[in-house]
Amino acid sequence: TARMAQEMPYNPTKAKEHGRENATSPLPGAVTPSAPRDALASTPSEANHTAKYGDAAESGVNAAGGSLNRVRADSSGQTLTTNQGVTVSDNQNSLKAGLRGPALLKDFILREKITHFDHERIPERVVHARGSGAHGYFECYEPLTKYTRASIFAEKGKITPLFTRFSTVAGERGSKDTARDVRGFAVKFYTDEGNWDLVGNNMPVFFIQDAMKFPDLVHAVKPEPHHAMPQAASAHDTYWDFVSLMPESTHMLMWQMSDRAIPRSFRMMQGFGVHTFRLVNEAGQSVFVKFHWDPKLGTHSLVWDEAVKIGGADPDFNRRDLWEAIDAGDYPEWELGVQIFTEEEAEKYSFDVLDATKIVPEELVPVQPVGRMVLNRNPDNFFAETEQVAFCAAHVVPGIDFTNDPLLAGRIHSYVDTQISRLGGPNFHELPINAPLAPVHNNQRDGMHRQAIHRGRASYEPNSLGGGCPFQAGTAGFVSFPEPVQQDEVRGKPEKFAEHYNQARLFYESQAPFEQQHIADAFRFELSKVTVAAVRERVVSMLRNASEDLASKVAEGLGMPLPEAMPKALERSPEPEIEQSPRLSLTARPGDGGIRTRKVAIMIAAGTDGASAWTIANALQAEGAVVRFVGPRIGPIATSDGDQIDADASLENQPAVLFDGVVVPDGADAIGILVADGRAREFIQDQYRHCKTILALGNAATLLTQSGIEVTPNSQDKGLLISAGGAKEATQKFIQALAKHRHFERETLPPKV
Ligand code: HDE
Repeated sequence: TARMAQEMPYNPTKAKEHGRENATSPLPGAVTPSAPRDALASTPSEANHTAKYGDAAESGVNAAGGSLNRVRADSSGQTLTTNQGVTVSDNQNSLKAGLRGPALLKDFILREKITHFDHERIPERVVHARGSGAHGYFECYEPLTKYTRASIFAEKGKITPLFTRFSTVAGERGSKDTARDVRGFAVKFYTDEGNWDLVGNNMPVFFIQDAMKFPDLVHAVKPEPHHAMPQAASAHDTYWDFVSLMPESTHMLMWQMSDRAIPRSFRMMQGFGVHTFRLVNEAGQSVFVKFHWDPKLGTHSLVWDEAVKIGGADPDFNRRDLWEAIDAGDYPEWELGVQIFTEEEAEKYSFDVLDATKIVPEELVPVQPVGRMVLNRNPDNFFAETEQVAFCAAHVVPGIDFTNDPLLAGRIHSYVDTQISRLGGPNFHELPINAPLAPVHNNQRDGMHRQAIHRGRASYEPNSLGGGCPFQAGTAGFVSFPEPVQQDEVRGKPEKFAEHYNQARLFYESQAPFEQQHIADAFRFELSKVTVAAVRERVVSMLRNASEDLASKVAEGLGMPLPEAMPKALERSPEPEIEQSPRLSLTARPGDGGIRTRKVAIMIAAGTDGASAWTIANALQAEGAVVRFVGPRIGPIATSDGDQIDADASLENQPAVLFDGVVVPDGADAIGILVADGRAREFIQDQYRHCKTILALGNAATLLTQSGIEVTPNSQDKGLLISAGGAKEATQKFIQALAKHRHFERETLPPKV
């Protein structure tokens, strides 16, 4: 009988995650309250205030799950009703006068159904429209009370539930995941002292220094307004026109043109708070802080040709990857690190820590780990959770405060404002995904879509009719750090903000050679799409100030002479502290060395040696890899030993770019079929071109040579494995090579195959 490779790691706690482990049939209407409700609770948020915060999350259970149980609806075993709970007898036919007669206006069932449908869409986010989210928790390693009174960092082992959303920036909601773009990395911590949103990106700097320029930046990168093209791409005239007139963007452009802009997985990218924030302790003392998220799986990226092809083969590539990993119980994990420094230390740096186009190099201030985030539950409903979640840079809690970064100032305003139009009014904080676990009591009332039913007469303060409640918390509440200010009102920038190139150079110089090449390739690609030559020139003239090497590579790639360097704003730049920072390379974080969740294709055709195919499949699955048998078509495929393997993917429906590696087992007939199939050769070529691990057993080497790949016995290429021997030994080598992700030593320009 046919066997399938889908004996994937199954998550045994799945039912629990969804609060269904003891489920009996829900009542009609099916709002399933599980959190104990306080009879006097005046808001849904307050009703959430149960014993669960501070609880250790059981593995596989999200600590915030309880709060959402009260609104989970489950229709299993239920009768269809209208929104008013009236049961519906016929969901197929509208009400008509006679079988062929006109539809009747009084058909309230049809009208309710269509009316609701007509309003199903809400405006997408003006930026970061395309995203994917998951629930999880934060665990504090050690008390950080020396620096902050934030309760989330108060105790070793303290658990705080959270919801995280990853996103691209420029593309629309339905655009592809693999655009060259910054990725949003937004975390909402439901702390016991209110929600803290760390709304960051996967790059630690930003394009601009002042919020005043944000609408311009976004207008420039979005599809051009006359014809609405291109979608989810920065490779067009208006974008490069703008950034080349904004030399402060140079540093960020290095990051955006690096492989970080095409992550292999959300699970394999860093996150950053970007701005300098403040921590404030119980005594009111403050230090500066930068936040970093470091993925346990290391930092890994796609290559550009692959990203382009994935855009067609699976536009949901990153979304699917996150979903499947969590679904399979392979919970992604990040460590939260902080760089802590004082205001006095910051004064001495060659750059301004209030300038969001600058990092604080780890050589100056090391990153200390303070806790970890685990994402362990997929949303029940994409719209209700991932779409309606409203992050806000202004959501801070006691112990965390802002600095005067002028970009941050604009963000403190923007996020609440944008939700009012996106989510339709000022009560979006009451949506289940946004409601804090901490109780909410204030005198705000009414507005669109109010959920809470406020009791009592007094909705003002001071009052005596309501016993003076809700009363101020005094110093126990959020107290803004009393930063002294005495300045003239001006529109302008401090001197150090005018230095734009030192850290762009630092980034480029800190990259591995293959990473530098990819940066040059990305600039070349993007600028080759720019139609106005003067814009291309201006970008290269700007790059000369950061790196002559890069500028000349790009100029050469565009077939243009090297232009004069762009005049600098500062005659004499401040001396940078360091020339190299190895931590800025993706290679600094290789990950845990395992192959869990990595996708491997075993390419089969009629006559494949079934025994070795299974030996390899089993060995890979034992290490946690996700294995697919890829055949010329799906369905049972006869093996040489008279058995069958069920191909669960085809060369057509899952091309090479969706896999991290490929194994081609032996079998003369099978190899004959594959050699004659252009798709099989293309598969092998793409795997080769994208520097992935390839194992060919026995005869399969012919498929490689027929695909134009040189198979030399003593090749330096550690990812190209040709084995005449047994599958077992070859598999171990394959696993080691796959763990390295890519074999860039193979890469050439132009590509050989
Ligand atoms: Fe945002 N940004 N942003 N941004 N941003 C939004 O808020 C804004 C900036 C970031 O998954 C919007 O709810 C301004 C930096 C993420 O829902 C909007 C400025 C960083 C997300 C907005 C910035 C970010 C957003 C659009 C310059 C990294 C997605 C929809 C002053 C630290 C969050 C929304 C999610 C979303 C404004 C710059 C990160 C319009 C005005 C710097 C991850 O409010």
